[in-house]
Amino acid sequence: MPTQSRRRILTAAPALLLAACKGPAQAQPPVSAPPLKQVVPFPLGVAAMTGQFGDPQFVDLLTRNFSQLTPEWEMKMEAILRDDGAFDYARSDAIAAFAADHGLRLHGHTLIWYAQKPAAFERIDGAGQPFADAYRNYILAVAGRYRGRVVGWDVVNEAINEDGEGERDCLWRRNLGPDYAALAFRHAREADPDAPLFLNDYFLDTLPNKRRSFLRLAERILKSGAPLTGLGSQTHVSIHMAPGAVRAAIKDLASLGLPIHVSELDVSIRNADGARGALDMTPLAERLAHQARVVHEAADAFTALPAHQRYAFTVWGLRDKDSWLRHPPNAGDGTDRPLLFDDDGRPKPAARALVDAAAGR
Ligand code: 9MR
Repeated sequence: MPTQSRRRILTAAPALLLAACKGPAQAQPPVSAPPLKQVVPFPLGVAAMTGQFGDPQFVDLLTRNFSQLTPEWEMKMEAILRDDGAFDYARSDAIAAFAADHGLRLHGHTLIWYAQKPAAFERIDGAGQPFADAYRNYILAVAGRYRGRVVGWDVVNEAINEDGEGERDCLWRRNLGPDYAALAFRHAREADPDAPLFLNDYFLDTLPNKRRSFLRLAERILKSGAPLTGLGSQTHVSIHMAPGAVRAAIKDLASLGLPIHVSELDVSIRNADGARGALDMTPLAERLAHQARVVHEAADAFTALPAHQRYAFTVWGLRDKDSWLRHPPNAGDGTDRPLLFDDDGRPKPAARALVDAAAGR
C-alpha cells in the first residue's frame, strides 16, 4: 500500500472509533458540577478570544465558571504590532474591556515570545541599539497601557529549547544577548511597578530536563536582580502522562517560593503518538475518566501550595470545540476533547475532578 493512502487510513481510524463510541455503552457519563469559580479557592482562569464573545452560551458559561481571563492571542505582538511598527490596540483593548465589563481578572499574555517575529523587528535584526530601543519601547508601551488593568504578565514565554536542553536561539537573544529575558523583566517592571511578572513555559511536567533548564534560567534572572516574580507552567499534557509527573512539576517549581500559575492546562485524550499511532481501542468514557485523574492531580497539587503561591489555575479554552488542539495546524484527527466542558457546554468528569480536588476529596 503506498505510504500516503496508508497514512490516510490510519489517520481516519481514531475518528471512526470515537464516532462509534457514541453508543449507549460508551456514552459520556452524566456529570454535575457547581459553578467552578465558587468552589475553587484560587483564581480560576480560562483562555478566550473576542471572536467567541458573540455567542451568549459561551459568555454565560465563561462568566459563571471562571474568574480570570487570558487572551488566547489578542495581547500578543501578532495582534498589537503592525508591520510598519505602529501599535494597534483595537484587539487588546477589546478583550481588556470584556474582562473589565464582566468582572474578570485579566492576565496579560505575552510580551516576549520566540515564536513572534514581527516584521517591524525583523527589519532591524542586527541593528544594535535601535533594536534594543524598540524592544524597550514595545514592552514599556504595552505593559504601561495595561498597568492597573492586568493582574500579571507573561513577560517571557517559552525561552527553553524544545528538547529541554538549554535556551532557545531566537530573534531576541540574537540581538540582545543571553540576558534578553532579564532585560524584558526590567522593562516590564519599569512600566508596571505592581504586576506579578512571569516566566512561562511548556513540558515542564513532561520533560524533567526542561524543568531543570527552566529553573536554571529563572535563578539566573533572579540572581541578576531582575524582577521575575512568578513562574508559569503551561501544563499542556495528555492522558498518557505518568501518574505523579504533574504533581512533581508543580512542587518542584514552587520550591523557589514564587507564585505559580498553571497557565494553559489542557489534557489531550488522543493516542500516545497522535493520530498516526497504532489503533487505540480505549473507550471514550475511560479516556475521559483518565483525563479527570490528570486534572485532579494538577488541581490537588496546586491546592496544596501555600495560598501566596497560588496565583491562578488556568485552562486553555472553554469547551472542547474551542481548543487549539481541534483547530489547524494542530487539529490531528479533529476528535480531541482536552478541556473541562464538552462541545455543548456540559461539565465533563474533568470539571468534577477540579471541584473535588479543591474540596480536598
Ligand atoms: O491557542 C493559541 C492559538 O489560538 C494561537 O493561534 C497561537 C498563536 O498565537 O497561540 C496559541 O496559544 C499558545 C500560547 O500562546 C503559548 N503556549 C502554547 C499555546 C498553544 O499553541
